Amino acid sequence: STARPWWRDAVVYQVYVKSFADGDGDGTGDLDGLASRLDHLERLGVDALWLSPCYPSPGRDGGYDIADYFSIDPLYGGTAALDRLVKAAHDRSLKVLLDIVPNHCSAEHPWFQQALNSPAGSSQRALFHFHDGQGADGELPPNNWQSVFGGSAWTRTTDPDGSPGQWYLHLFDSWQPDLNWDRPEVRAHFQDMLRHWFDKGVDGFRIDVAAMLVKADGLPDRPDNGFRPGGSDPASNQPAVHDIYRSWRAVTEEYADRDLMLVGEIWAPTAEHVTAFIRPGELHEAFYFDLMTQNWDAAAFRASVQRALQAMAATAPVPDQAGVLAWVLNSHDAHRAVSRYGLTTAEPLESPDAMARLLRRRGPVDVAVGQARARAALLFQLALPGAAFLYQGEELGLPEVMDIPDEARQDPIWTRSAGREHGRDGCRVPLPWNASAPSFGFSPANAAGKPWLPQPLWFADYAQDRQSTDPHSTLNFYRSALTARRALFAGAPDQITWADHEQPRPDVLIFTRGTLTVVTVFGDAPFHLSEELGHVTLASTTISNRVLPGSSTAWLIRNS
Ligand code: ISL
Repeated sequence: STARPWWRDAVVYQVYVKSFADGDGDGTGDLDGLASRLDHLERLGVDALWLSPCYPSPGRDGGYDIADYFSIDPLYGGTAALDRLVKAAHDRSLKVLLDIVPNHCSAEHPWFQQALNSPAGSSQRALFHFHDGQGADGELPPNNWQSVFGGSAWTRTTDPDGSPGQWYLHLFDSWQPDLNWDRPEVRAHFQDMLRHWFDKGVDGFRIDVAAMLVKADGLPDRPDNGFRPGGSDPASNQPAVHDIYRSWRAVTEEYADRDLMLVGEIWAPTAEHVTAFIRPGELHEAFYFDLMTQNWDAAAFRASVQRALQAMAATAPVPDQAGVLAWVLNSHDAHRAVSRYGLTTAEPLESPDAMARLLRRRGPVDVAVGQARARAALLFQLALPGAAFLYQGEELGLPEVMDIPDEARQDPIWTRSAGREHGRDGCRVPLPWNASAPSFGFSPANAAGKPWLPQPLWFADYAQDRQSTDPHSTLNFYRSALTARRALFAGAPDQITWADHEQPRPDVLIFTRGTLTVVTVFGDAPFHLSEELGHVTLASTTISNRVLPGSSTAWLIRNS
């Protein structure tokens, strides 16, 4: 029948635009800066770029607080700069995905401003979740929901006469009011948005907090007062949320010749909740974050992958009709893998909150160990069936920046937790391009502005120019890995098989996919690769005499 769509095996590179490259010298990354660095991405060997939001926004949550869904913020170069970027990317066969944030908008969005200025019960307020408070004077929030960023998920408004008014719901910061997806105007607005950007040549969208748009009728209290994204949580994974994505899938199919793609950011308690979003007729891809939340541990990695593949098999009896999982080890919301895997004192991971596991772990980091493991993890990730997402800077082996001065921090998690949580700024520091240039080449040499987050001096060691010419750099390892994935896994079956007979050690994982065998050593003791496993085609480290060192991965291919 038809050719296999590109997104089934895609490697997608996440660009956090304000930290990637600054074209105009104001200290904030922008789309012309990104366009000027497409050589780097083409040579890296990715298939597509996903741009974190660059729409007009007060920027209180890095642009995940959108004031206008139909244009590009002048800060990033305006809509004309996006047109230039899409053209330049397509000229290099790179697809471009935008971010869509449908759960909430900015408090500065005209809809919310109109709602604030309209009476209780008005059609303007119906686009959001405005409710009277509890208690004699409505002084208590309508229910016990907590914001993902901390504190109550409700903020009380003030009426025009100065008296306290209704409350509105915000699952994130108070500047991010949740939209009411029961309203047809809301549904129409986002379908219009999809078509607007598809008509401009955009190839797809990453959908922010895709599981949370629909809330349970009556907004019932959470049983334990905590935030537990899950099947039983009244604010996430409600069955009716799937209707929205069926309708969005239908929009993509209006563009029959385009191969458009939708990937959902799905936080869910089980793998089955995740794969439910990629049933036939729903999304093309869903992020599988479970693997990202695991320690560097063989049993944990294997169990996580097994949960995903079993759920896939149950969801998609005819695999080609369903979507694929998107494997991810880094993002703008998580401590960088180098630092997670390089923790020298393992902190306990019993927290039920996935975000806490990704963000709140701190301790001494052995960067060399973390880098070796992150390279090994990349090969493991790239060998799995489905799509793979990378986050800018991981190809440079960047660790998390832990020493940002408090006064420079911008993340609302930092503010809302009153400084108890460092938040996510440490993975968002502007990239180092040139070891010896001011701002490490992030901004032009004569730039007026300083990088919006301060860069540490040690960023020089990670600069793109230095790594590009060093055959042993993390960057050149990433280039080799992506080239090899494209060459070796094209046409490989979507099933993997654990080679348990080859696996004499609990700290070693071996699986096969077609004629390829993937060996990952999690522990420190070296592992001997038997001749039966095949020829080594790629390894995350140097191998001599078929001995794979600890914390490394090798791909082998059998003669057949
Ligand atoms: O629910 C979570 C884990 O328990 C959170 O990780 C949550 O789903 C996640 O933070 C959602 O992130 C996305 O939406 C946020 C934004 O701040 C993030 O940057 C974005 O990736 C609000 O729009």
